[in-house]
Amino acid sequence: MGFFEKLKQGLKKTKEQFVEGVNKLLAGFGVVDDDLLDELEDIMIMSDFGVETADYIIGRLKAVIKEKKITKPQEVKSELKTIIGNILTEGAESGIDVNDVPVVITVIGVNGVGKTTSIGKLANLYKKSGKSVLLAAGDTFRAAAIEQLEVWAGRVGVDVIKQKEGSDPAAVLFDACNAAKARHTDVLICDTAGRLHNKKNLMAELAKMAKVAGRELPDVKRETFLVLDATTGQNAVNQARAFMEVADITGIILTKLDGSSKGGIIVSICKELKIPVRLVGVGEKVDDLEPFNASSFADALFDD
Ligand SMILES: Nc1nc2c(ncn2[C@@H]2O[C@H](COP(=O)(O)OP(=O)(O)OP(=O)(O)O)[C@@H](O)[C@H]2O)c(=O)[nH]1
Ligand SMILES: [Mg+2]
Repeated sequence: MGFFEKLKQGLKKTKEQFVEGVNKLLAGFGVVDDDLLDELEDIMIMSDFGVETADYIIGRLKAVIKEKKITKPQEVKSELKTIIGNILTEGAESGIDVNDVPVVITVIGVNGVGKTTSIGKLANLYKKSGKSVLLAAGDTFRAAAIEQLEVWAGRVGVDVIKQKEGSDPAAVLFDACNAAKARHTDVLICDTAGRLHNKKNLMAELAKMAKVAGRELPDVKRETFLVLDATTGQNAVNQARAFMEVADITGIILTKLDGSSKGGIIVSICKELKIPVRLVGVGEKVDDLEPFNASSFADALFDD
């Protein structure tokens, strides 16, 4: 399956909820009026666009409808697609450039959002393009977390640098940085434990890890990717706001789009957080992670 088909498949539930809702709505109206726009806003809010973003889109839509003197409901759809596409592209640099190496990527996010899985998929993406990859088992909170990362590493064919359960994540990263240096590794990806119940500790821990990477690999680009689970809808935006207080997030990985009808969340993320979405997860398998591309995304969402 090609990239576009996979994305379309991954967006199936969101399309059912949002685009089919829009189609039904537009078919039920003879002219474009305020009632239609009110109902359209409701559909967007139900699809997790968020109140602020839905409101903004309706405002833009009203201006376009007036400017182009649009009266036919069917014409509203392509304008809506353009506005959503523009919001998605307005965000800073999105996607990832697999050739932009060396790089150290720290992956953060709350429990169960898909950090470890995304690390496995991301390692695969780099490896497929000929880059050498090393993983750091920075989630030392549970032994099972280290094992899970090793399973992914085995699947993809890359090495893991680890210490025992309960050790200091910064010490694991220190070892991993030095291994990466010695081996001339292109990409080092570090897992972390998903905890945000103690903000102060987490902030200190992430700061320590950033310091270690900065000191051991001073000339290497550093990224911090926040993983958000699309099935949690607007809650993902709240998680992002909380993490933005503890780390310099350079990109978002939005997972589980395939299991969610709440794909509208991505529009909310682009509009409200101004952090680029780098990758989207569309399934549990190793190939189910796609670099995010705004126009393909808008096309896949609206494609019938
Ligand atoms: N359907 C689907 N499932 C996903 C996706 N990404 C991750 N998952 C599933 O989500 C579950 C949790 O993934 P993990 O990678 O263990 O999440 P984590 O953030 O590392 O979790 P902790 O280590 O407990 O903090 C697993 O069952 C994954 O298979 C995705 O894009 N689509
Ligand atoms: Mg994990």
